[in-house]
Amino acid sequence: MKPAHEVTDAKSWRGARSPLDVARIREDFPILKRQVHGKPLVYLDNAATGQKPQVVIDAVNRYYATENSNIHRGIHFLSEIATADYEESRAKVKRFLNASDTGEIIFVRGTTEGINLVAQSYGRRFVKQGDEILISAMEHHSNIVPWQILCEQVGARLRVVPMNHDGELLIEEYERLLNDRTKLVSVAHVSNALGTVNPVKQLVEMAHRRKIPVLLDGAQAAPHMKVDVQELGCDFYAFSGHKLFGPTGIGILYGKSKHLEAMPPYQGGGDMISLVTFEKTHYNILPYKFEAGTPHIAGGVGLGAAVDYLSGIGLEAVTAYEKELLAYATEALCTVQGLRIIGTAKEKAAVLSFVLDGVHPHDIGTVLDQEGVAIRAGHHCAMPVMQRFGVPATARASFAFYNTKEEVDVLVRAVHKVLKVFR
Ligand code: 7TS
Repeated sequence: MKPAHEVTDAKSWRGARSPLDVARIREDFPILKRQVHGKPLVYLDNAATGQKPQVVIDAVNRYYATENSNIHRGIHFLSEIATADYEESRAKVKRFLNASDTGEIIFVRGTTEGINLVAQSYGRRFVKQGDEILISAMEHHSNIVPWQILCEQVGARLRVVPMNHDGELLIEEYERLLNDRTKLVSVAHVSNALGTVNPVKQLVEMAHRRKIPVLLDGAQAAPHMKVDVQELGCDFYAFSGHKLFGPTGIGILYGKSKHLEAMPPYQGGGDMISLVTFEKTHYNILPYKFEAGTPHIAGGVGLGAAVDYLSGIGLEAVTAYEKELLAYATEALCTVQGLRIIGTAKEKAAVLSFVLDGVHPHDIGTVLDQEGVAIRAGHHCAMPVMQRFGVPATARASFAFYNTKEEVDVLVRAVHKVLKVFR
């Protein structure tokens, strides 16, 4: 019996080389064949979560059907192959991010847990009263609230880099805000509400000139563009498996070993120790020091399959295709009377947020749903972004490499239908 990760490497994506053979790729995603309200599903809520290719579903199934056991502890056969599979996935993620060591790849529940880990471990050790944490005006709540909790705990101050009306960070303001009290910068690589791709390499370089470490929230970037943590130079990078076409409940925190070595554990329990007595506990080596308890093993295996799948398609091809799709959708939506796009940065990823004069975004979402079109309407867990643009919410279409121009046409027709219903 082959281990799940080997099986997941197989065939499905082969033949889908750049330029993308989208019709072929769509065959890999069983959910894309289903109907919603009697209409073909048009799934444009990829920023919330990505759909799963059959290879990921198979990897998870196969793990439970043929390998299920606990890892890092059993000496029996199943435990050994499950451990090998889980650790192979870690090695795949290491290559995916071009990290220099597997010890720098920590399995977490998702981006949210990755950021909380850094806030509570790095933050509580190194951030003191009067220090500052610098984030940006376009952060998801999960890159705001953990820092507020930390600031409250240690008496530090949260500062925010503002953005312009296109949704681009003001670099001069960033430079001005970096100072001797800044102990950490934490910014989104790509904004989930606006689609802005931030110039993160430049932001890292500017912070490093002052020896300030940088965390990048890669939740919306890793599924859409090549991420090379060594090239970016960032100190931490977090992303979620479920947005990268893998299972829910699994994600990655990359951290430079020099930081992870200096940080205390985030949680205590099994697996993160090397020796326990009632007097003193010695912690395990990296990355296990940060992985207390039985992890989401099937999720890790599934994430390995997702990374293989996405790498097999090729992130350069994905980025280029999604850029084309975004341009097509932007142009088409701009023809709708009274429609305003929120987030018009020069560098954007596959997110299109918009508002319609006189129609609440939730009503847009409801009418679109009846047409089989899944989008998200609301504040997108980025309330300060809504406040900045003076809107209570937006409708948001977000794309993946399996979406098509024909689906964009369905979206645009459905938006016209909204106008008919509400005007
Ligand atoms: N950071 C960004 C930029 C995000 O877009 C999200 C989730 C998170 C962090 C949190 O990720 P999680 O997997 O830990 O929940 N964003 C969205 C969204 O835009 N719609 O639903 C979830």
